[in-house]
Amino acid sequence: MTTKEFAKILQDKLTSEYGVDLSVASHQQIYRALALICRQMMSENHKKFQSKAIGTGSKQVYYLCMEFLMGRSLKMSLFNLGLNDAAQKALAEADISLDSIYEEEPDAGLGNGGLGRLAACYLDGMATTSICGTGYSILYEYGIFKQKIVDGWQQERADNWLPGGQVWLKSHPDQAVEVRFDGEIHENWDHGFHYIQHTNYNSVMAIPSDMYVQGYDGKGVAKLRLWQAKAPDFDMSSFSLGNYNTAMSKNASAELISKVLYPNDNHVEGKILRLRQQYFLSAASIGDIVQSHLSTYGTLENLPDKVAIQLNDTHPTLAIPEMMRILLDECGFGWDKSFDICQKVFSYTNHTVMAEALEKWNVDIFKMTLPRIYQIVVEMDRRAREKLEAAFPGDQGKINYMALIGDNQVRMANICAYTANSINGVSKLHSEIIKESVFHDYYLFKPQAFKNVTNGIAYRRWLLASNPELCKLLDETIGTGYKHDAADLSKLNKFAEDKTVLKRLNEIKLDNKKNFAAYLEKSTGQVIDPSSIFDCQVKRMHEYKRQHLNALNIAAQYLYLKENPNADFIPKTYIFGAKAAPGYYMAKQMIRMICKLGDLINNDPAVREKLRVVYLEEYCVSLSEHLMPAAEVSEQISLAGTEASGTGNMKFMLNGAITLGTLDGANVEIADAAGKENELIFGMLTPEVNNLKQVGYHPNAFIMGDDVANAALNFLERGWNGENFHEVTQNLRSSDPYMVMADFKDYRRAQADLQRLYADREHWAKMSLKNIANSGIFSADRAVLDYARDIWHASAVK
Ligand code: 4GP
Repeated sequence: MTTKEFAKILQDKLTSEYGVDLSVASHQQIYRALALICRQMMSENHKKFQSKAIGTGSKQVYYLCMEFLMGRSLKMSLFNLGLNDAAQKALAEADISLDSIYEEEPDAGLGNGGLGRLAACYLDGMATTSICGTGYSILYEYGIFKQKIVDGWQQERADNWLPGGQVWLKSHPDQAVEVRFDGEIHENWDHGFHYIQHTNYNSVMAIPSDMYVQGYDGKGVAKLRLWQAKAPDFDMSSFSLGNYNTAMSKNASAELISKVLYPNDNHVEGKILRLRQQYFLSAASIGDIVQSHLSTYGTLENLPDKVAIQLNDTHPTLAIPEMMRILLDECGFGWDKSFDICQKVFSYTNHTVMAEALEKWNVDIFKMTLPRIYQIVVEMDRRAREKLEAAFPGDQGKINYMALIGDNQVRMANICAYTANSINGVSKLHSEIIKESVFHDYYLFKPQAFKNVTNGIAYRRWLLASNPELCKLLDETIGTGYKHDAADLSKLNKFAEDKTVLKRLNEIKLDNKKNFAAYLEKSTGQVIDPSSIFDCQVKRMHEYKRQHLNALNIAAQYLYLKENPNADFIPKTYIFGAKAAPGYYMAKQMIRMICKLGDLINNDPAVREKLRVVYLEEYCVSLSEHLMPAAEVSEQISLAGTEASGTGNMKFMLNGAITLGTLDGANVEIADAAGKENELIFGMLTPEVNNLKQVGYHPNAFIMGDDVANAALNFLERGWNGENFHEVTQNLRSSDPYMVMADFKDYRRAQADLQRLYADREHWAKMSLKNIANSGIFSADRAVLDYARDIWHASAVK
């Protein structure tokens, strides 16, 4: 589209929506007009894409997930529609920068972290590779909370994103699905027919709103269908009787379901409301899938040939018994046939091995909330126990452990593991670990179901749309093929010895650091030095991710620089960004410790030219897009065996940052791809961690005799200015569940290596180049094609 054509479309939209001319339109009006233009085009493209898919009988892939961390949509939509140039020029003619318009958009923060962002990346991947993909989730009125840091303490504010975000959504009340909770179940017979009657239930209407994700430079478009909970009708009879509170509360309790996202990462929230949310998503989505399949094919017999449903973690597990309910109660299929269909249709991805994330529901609560689903799960459990008995005769311990219901709890992971045709982890290491740990018995029972799909990222968002300078260099050296196929980035390997290219890489990084420093100063007032090393740890705050290991080292470096003011030390800026779950006390203490350490260091004239600590408030997708191009060191320092994959590590690598990390999650594959010599690897390996746990871990054994560790711990324990951090340090001294102290010494060694390697600017640039050049396998396109080939058995729409 030419600039002129685009300018006309934009002006028409501004006129029809707001009656204003571009020259006087507000940025908000321009943002909305652009979003409406994109939405309309994507909706038309989606219609065409789907009609082609249906015409060719393509398999539909449904991705069920309680979280889709979409971030902003305008930039990527324009980009993938091929309109960004025209838009930029059309606005430039009116003296408006497109970048400033992007800042008008709120992040759609419908997720916590890795799991939710992955789901969003896979919509992009499916659209780009022309796999027919639909995501299902909840239209949370409030997404992940907005973080404020007040005197070191995290405070949470409601994220009211809809006023600016709604413009991407199109509501379809005509396609609402009724979801029934509570009540009683009666089994009846009528003329020899057995049927189920559900009485005294509470109905909630699931109203869908759709948003679209355009694939890059292709015809594919993915749809994200978000369900909003509404009461079916206002309770007029209570109202008429004067029971205003009853009338209102029925409404409120229905609508509460889609009110707010639970802000936990790698952790379950055992509240009834969460169970209701999970069933609400599952039942609405399965109802919709079945309806749409029936309207195309008129039968469910061929469902497994035409439909694949991916359960993203156990949160949407109830989709399985809900599908059983529809097949049994509404379609009259027999049990075996229904279960066979479910086995063929459902696959499951595990995203964490944290024990506190294993979802189990108290039987009494489950039964009361979902009486029919409970009956179905009970029958599934009975039959599963029979099958397990045949596989492991007499091994009651194993059978009890694998059962779907046990210890008065409904076990979501076992429902998935028992039913799904595929169970996958999200990195090579993690996929091995789940076979040895949580799902070991299921691995013995059905080894062929266990698979790996290493995570991937929608790399264009963090490269093409975030790092234009690097893209320019890539265009000049390797051509533009990498924009379509990330594997093409490997062509950059040829330039590893090219001094001009290496110099350019360093210059580009410096420019990006300056840009980030300017952005930071403008948005927060914090000043950082672009000539210092930007060492970043951005992710959720969690003990297993070990931000306190990083902080402990900063404390040690501070003490060292205080004692050795003239020491040779390349100035360093430590950049943190992380939200803590509101109820996670230790994580909040860790935030406070890092912030206060930052205050101390940044205000100390003796060290602040060499050391800085910045805590980025409200770390989110759009902030990551600003940060990644500027990062030089990517801290991925979880205890080996705890981080399932990580995806931030991939975004950093793509932008040329060196991973300073343990061999955990996808770091293993990152180091394999770029070469270990191009990363800073430290710490215990997973088997060493397991051994240490087995023989009994005592942090003191590592603290004793280590003067640096002792001094850093004492320093934080004593604190300063009337504050101390003894809760964190005591935890490290006594239990240290994630073995920070065991890895501290080797972490310091790696940090010292970093200083040495960074001093050789050309060598560092070469390491950086190797990371960029070998990051192609971490594209979401590749990951989605792996799923399509190995799990969904779906092919691209031609
Ligand atoms: C996360 C994992 O912690 C992370 O390693 C992984 O990259 C991501 O899923 C996507 O697979 N898990 C969660 C969670 O966010 O809540 O379990």
